Amino acid sequence: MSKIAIIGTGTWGIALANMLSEKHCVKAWSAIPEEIEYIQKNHRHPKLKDAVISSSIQLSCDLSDTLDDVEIIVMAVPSIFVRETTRKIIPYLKPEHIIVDVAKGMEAQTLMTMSEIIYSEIQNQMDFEYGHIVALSGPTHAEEVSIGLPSTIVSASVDELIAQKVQDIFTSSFMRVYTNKDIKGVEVCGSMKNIIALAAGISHGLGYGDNAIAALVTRGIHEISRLGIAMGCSIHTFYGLAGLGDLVVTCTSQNSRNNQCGTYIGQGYEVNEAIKKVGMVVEGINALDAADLLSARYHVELPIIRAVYDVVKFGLEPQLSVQRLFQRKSKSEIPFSILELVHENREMKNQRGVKMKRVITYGTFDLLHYGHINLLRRAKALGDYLIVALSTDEFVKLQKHKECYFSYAERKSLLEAMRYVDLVIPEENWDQKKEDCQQYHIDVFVMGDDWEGQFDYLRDQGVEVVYLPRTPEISTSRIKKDLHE
Ligand code: C2G
Repeated sequence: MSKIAIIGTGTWGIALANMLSEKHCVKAWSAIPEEIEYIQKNHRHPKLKDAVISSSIQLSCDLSDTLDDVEIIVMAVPSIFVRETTRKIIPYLKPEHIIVDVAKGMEAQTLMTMSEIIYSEIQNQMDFEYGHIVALSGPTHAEEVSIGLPSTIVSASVDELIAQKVQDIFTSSFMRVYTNKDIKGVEVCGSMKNIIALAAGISHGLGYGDNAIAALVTRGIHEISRLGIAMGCSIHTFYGLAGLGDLVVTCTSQNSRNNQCGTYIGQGYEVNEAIKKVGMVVEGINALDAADLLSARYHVELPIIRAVYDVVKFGLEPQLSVQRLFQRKSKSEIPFSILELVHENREMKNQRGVKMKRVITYGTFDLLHYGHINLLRRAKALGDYLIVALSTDEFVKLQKHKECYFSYAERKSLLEAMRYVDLVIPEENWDQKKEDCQQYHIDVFVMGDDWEGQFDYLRDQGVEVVYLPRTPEISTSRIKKDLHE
C-alpha cells in the first residue's frame, strides 16, 4: 500500500486515481473547487461518463493536506501548467519523494520536456535527484482506464530502480507497466505524437479513409523517431508503447481530443472554434511551436508536423497542405541512419569470414581536436572497421555531469566526416560496452590510457582491450579554458 497524491483532477488524473485506489491510499487535488464539489457530490467526473469515482479517494483544494505524508506525487495538470504547479508543490517536497509526470508536452520557450521543467524548478530551491522524476506515458485513453479496460503504459526514468518502483505501484489487474530508461525519448514521443493525431483528425475531417490514417501513423512515427535519434534518444522507444503504441491509439480513436480537434479543423472550423468545440486542453496545439524549434535546432525535417503547423499557425487550407505533402520529392523508405546500421551489420557479417577486424571506442568528442583524432587514427590502425560509441547529450549531462558545446547530432556529423570512422552509435549509459561488443562482433576495444584498467573485464568475452597514450597537452576543457581567458 502506497500513499499517493494526484495533482490535477482532469480526466487522466481522476482515471489514474480510480485505478490506484484499488490498492493504494489516494488523495487528489484540484485548483478548481467546482471540479472537486462535482465529483464529491456525484461520484462521477463530468467528462468520464461511464466511470463511478471511488469514494475512497480523498479530494481537496488544499495542497498541504493533499501532499501531507505521501510517497508519490502524480503531476496530472495540462503541460502548460506544469511549471507553475511544480513551484506550488516545492514547499511540501522532500528529497525522497517520487514525482510521476503524466502531462505530455514540450515547452517552446526552453525546449524542455515535462520532467526537465519539473527538475529545473526544483533544482532552484533544493537538492533533488532527476532520477526521482518519472514520465508515465503510453496508449492509455482516460475513458478506458477509468472503467478498467486492459491497458499498457511505460514508466520511464534515468534511475531504473525508481522506474521499477513506479512500475510496481501502477501495475493493476488491468494495467501492465513496462520500464524504460530513455525518459527523453518517452517524453518526445508523448508530445510529438499529439501533433500527428491532429493530422489524423484533419484527414478524417477531410473525409479521407483508413489508408491515410495508416500512412500518418507509419510516417509519423518515422518522423518523430528521426527527431528523437538526433536528440540522442533510443530508436527502440519510438517503436514501443510510448511511441508507436500511443500514436496508434491517438490516431484511431475519437476519444482523442487531438483527433477530435483535427477533425473539426478538417471540416473547416477555425482553430480556436475547433478547440472550443472539443472543450478540453488540446496538447497537440501546444506542442507545435516546440516541434518547429526542435526541427530547426536538430536539422531534422518533419513534413507531417510542418504541414499541421502551416494549417494551425498560418491558416493554410488543409487540402493544400495535403497536396504539398504529396508533391514532395520521392524517396527511400529506410532513412540513411537506419540503413547504415542495417547495411553495416550485413557488411560486418559478410566480411566476418575474411577476418575483418572490428574496433570500438567510446567518448564525448566535444570540440573535436587533434588529441581525439590521434586516438581515432591509432584505433583504426588496429583493425579494418572502427565504430565510435558517442556519448548522447543526456548521458553527458546526467551521468558525466558535463555540458557539451556541440549537440549529439553535431558531434556525430563531425565524427562521420572523418576518414578513420566507419560507424557512429549512441553511448547512452556506462554499462552498454559488453552488449555492444557482442552485438557488433567487436575484436578490439580501445580507450585512451586515462581509462587504463577500467575495461579489462571485456577480455573475458574474447575482446582485445588496448589503452593508447593520450595526447597530453590538449583537451576539450583546456580549449574552453583558454578561449574563456
Ligand atoms: N583523448 C586522447 N587525448 C586527448 C583527449 C582525449 O587520447 N588529448 C582520448 C580519450 O582518452 C578518450 C577519447 O579521446 O579515449 C575521447 O575523449 P573524451 O571525449 O574526453 O571521452 P570521455 O569523456 O573520457 O568519455 O564510456 C567511456 C566514456 O564515454 C569516455
